[in-house]
Amino acid sequence: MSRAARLFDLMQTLRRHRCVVSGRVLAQELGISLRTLYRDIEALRAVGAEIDGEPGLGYVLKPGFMLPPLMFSEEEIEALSLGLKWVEQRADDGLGTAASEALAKVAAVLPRELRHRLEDSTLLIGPGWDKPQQVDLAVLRQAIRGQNKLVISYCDLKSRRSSRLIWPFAIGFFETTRILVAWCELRQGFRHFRADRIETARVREERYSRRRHELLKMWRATLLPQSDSSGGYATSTPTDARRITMEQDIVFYTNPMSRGGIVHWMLEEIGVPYRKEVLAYGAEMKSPDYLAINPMGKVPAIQHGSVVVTEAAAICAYLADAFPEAGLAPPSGERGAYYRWLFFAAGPLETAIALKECGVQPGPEQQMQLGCGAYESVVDVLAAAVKERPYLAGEHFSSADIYVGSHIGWGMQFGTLPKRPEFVRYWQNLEARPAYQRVAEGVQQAMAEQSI
Ligand SMILES: N[C@@H](CCC(=O)N[C@@H](CS)C(=O)NCC(=O)O)C(=O)O
Repeated sequence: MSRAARLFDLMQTLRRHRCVVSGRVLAQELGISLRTLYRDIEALRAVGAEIDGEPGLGYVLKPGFMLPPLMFSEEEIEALSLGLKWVEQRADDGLGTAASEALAKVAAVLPRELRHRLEDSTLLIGPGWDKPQQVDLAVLRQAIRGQNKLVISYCDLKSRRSSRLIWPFAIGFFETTRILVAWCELRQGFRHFRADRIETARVREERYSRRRHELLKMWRATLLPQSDSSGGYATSTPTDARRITMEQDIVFYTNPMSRGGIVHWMLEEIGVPYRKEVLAYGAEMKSPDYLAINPMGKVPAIQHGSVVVTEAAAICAYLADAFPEAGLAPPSGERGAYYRWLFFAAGPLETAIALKECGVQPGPEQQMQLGCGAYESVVDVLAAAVKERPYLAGEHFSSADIYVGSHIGWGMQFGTLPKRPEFVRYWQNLEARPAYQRVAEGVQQAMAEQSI
């Protein structure tokens, strides 16, 4: 019996015995000496077989361990040799080393007559890819294996640089390029990145929320026929199926001590699930990752599926439209007052307060040029708008009340607006809302934690 056949039989015998079996029993079953058995066990361990035990104690194959049959045909040997040599030369250094080690392990257990087929293979790998990338493919493989998010800086064919937060799940090995396939958080779509154009890559600890094989399946089903591996940053039309599974997610970028509170209130009123990303002032808000969401490097911002919205007033208006069932916008033909006060607060009110806080007192001519005119007029107009009416845009509470009301509430709290009876009455009605109370509690908690 050849050595390969003997090793194969030993594996099969070990598989059959689920508990520890003595060396003597194994040797008897296989018709070999104990010495040969010990040698064969070492040979199997050398190629990675996980066999526990030692002479005198007995042996057991670790549960779940499967070693493929160790007898290869000549054709299989050539296929193995060609494939592993290709990986040695055409993959990253880590995979290349692994391929040559695997080749050595296979050679170690092959009978001599087959071993020379492996060593003298006449199938050669021609010149091709010369590993030009700045980022080691091993880093990309690591992120794929761990299902970790990856932050990359990418330079496309037109030399435009961008920073992306992606969910990498596959690498395509083409003759002269390597393509990383990933889900891009910013674009909410599958994207293909040429590995040699990825300038930096950082694996995040955070894991992505879908399983790798799910993404691969979706990508295969919807995108492969249209994919473009030469374009460097190709895109494909999302399918309805993907919209349903991916585009429901809302990511809310905020800081508890910011205008993010307005959007937080809005989200709580709507009552849809969302994921909150709290960003610290300073470096975190100005990081390339976040600047890709809001180039101003300010909060709040939201990402709703493929849509990114910044500016608190715009986010309120957007969410009211995106979730009509929440009833936070008047019917489309009745939105005069609604738009008017949203824009009034985002423009003239914000500016008038900001100028006053900065100690700027525009003279009569400057007031004519400034969109906000005089601070006093802005305050008068706003007070008249909320006088004796609970809501700004008709009979019902709307996102305009959330936005304008927040300005009034804060303005009175921080002294940037006077505590006029109109403001006080209007705000009392709004701040009693459970959704606002939930947000206010969160802010208080965050402030308390900061002061510890
Ligand atoms: N116009 C923006 C203003 C956003 C804004 O100024 N946010 C402040 C917090 S309230 C911010 O993020 N500041 C950080 C910074 O500028 O670095 C809006 O209404 O959303």
